[in-house]
Amino acid sequence: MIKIYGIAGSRARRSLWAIEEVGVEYEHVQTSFMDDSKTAEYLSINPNGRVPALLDGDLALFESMAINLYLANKYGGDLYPRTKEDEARAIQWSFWGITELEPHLIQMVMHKMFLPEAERSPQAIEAAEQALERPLPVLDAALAEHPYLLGDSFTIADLNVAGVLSTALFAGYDYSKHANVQRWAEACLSREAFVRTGSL
Ligand SMILES: N[C@@H](CCC(=O)N[C@@H](CS)C(=O)NCC(=O)O)C(=O)O
Repeated sequence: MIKIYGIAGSRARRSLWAIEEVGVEYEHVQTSFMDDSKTAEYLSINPNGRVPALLDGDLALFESMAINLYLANKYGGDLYPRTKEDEARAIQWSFWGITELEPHLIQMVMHKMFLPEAERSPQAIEAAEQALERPLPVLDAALAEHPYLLGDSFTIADLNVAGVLSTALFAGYDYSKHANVQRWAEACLSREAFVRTGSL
């Protein structure tokens, strides 16, 4: 049976969302990003010592975006784009999510919640908020023409980018001035499969 390693309070949530969305049977191996992810057994699955990871038969995969694209492609039906062009767009948006959005959101979360009090910096939070003003208008414009990134229906492109953006909720960051982003994120993050991951 497929195994997903990680805890919902980590980047593993987006891979739990993907597997809940595709609806295949799986085992959720609760694996914290502290000690659990540094054992010899876990490092044989993900030598980076980070979560998430996936095991499917002989395949051990790390990187949340790769895991999600694999799950959608192999098991996801219409969640995976039907044309090569849309497949390329889904890969583009997935890379974009973790390169253009995620670093700023993580900076915000670190300085609001995780760093020791003495190391937290309001300037770093402000800098992250300012930096997000470059990618968020790009996302907003892409969502002006269609309800979802690739057109009229929800696909893995939406799941991957909304999964990254969901860190903003955790960080208490309000992106509602980007009206299309707000509307789209509400539609994505109210899906039953995502909501279920909140209690995994
Ligand atoms: N690019 C990786 C990042 C994974 C990652 O950094 N996960 C964090 C938890 S949110 C982790 O495992 N941190 C533990 C560590 O860095 O030792 C992915 O998207 O899967």
